[in-house]
Amino acid sequence: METQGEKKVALITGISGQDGSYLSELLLEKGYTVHGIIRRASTFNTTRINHLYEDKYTHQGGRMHLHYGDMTDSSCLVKLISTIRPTEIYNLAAQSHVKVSFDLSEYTAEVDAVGTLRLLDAIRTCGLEKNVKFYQASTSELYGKVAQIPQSETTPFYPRSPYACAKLYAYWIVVNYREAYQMFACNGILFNHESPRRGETFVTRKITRGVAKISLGQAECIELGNLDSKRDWGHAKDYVEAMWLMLQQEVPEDYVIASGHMHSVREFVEAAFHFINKKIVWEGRGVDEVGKEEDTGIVRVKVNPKYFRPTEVDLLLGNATKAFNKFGWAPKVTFLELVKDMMTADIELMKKNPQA
Ligand code: NDP
Ligand code: GDR
Repeated sequence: METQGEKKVALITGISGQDGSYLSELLLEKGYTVHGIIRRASTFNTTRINHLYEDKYTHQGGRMHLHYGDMTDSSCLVKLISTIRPTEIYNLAAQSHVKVSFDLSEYTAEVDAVGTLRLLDAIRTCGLEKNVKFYQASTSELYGKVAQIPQSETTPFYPRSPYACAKLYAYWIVVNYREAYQMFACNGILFNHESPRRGETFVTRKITRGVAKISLGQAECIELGNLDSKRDWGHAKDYVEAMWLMLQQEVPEDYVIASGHMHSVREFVEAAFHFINKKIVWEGRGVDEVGKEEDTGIVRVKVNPKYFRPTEVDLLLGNATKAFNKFGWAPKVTFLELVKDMMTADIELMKKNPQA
């Protein structure tokens, strides 16, 4: 594989998202020049990465560059790849919210499915298919209605949302371009990973923000959807390392990245309240279920059906043995450490800015 001399140049789509920010930090630490694609927005959308590029003299010697672009715009992708000439591309950009994908189904397909195709074709248009390593942000949502537990690279897919269907297309087009054009392209099938930088509408962050506000007297109660669904939650910082490791192997392959532990949404709620020394007891069933503070009886959690999904993924549990055997990846942060990290950060945030 040809590189730009010995230079390592990464292009990250979705750099302003949770994973994009941690991956940028990791690659800058490893000496890469990092280019990221951001979207034009009416408000600032780079808060997660400002610390990495705002002052180029004090941060990373000016090795971080941002460019406007969009996964729905092929010509901008071709232009960026032809000028940046990256050695590695990480495709993290997506309409990544499962529930929202039921409302924005066509847009989700445009960005998550066709967007991936556009990016792969842009690499070929620039004649770089033999020079670029490509990472695709695939997802445990592909397993959907699970046929087997735990899920590994050989478990059949059964997507349960427009998001998962779009990501299924992206998964297979990556496999196809690898086989058809001998591209170094990998799917990372990542299970849920969270952090203090997680988007505010995903369930873990919604819980830690809500419980932080309750602990400071800024809110009474959190409204949630399905408390029974179970997920395999890890820390985003651990998971971006696996993305990088996949691209450092001799042969491009697809890998499951997961913690190997599963918890329900209800258990996440209990752990968050435990962090502020409160015990939650549950009463009622289904839409009538509430979570009350044991000592005061105050209702702290209510179920609101507006957060239910037309089709739900009931449980996900990953088996990351292949990643461990091939390149020694294993998660470092446990479930309770993750809850603690997110709770600590959100309490700090709400103390400084109660409107956050
Ligand atoms: P986020 O939602 O935090 O970030 C998504 C990023 O994609 C943002 O930078 C967003 O930009 C950008 N984006 C959205 N639409 C477009 C578009 N049309 N053109 C260009 N950029 C766009 O997601 P995460 O960081 O959590 O996840 C990263 C990737 O990994 C996603 O593809 C997600 O589907 C996938 N994934 C995530 C998992 C998780 O648990 N976090 C698990 C498995 C897969 P903006 O900031 O402007 O909105
Ligand atoms: P998920 O994450 O759909 O797994 O997708 P999310 O945190 O949105 O939901 C997890 C589970 O919690 C249940 N839930 C709620 N979810 C949200 N968002 N809000 C609520 O109020 C609520 N109450 C209960 C959901 O029904 C679901 O079962 C995430 C995204 O990052 C995807 O991009 C990624 O591919 C997958 O993880 C792996």
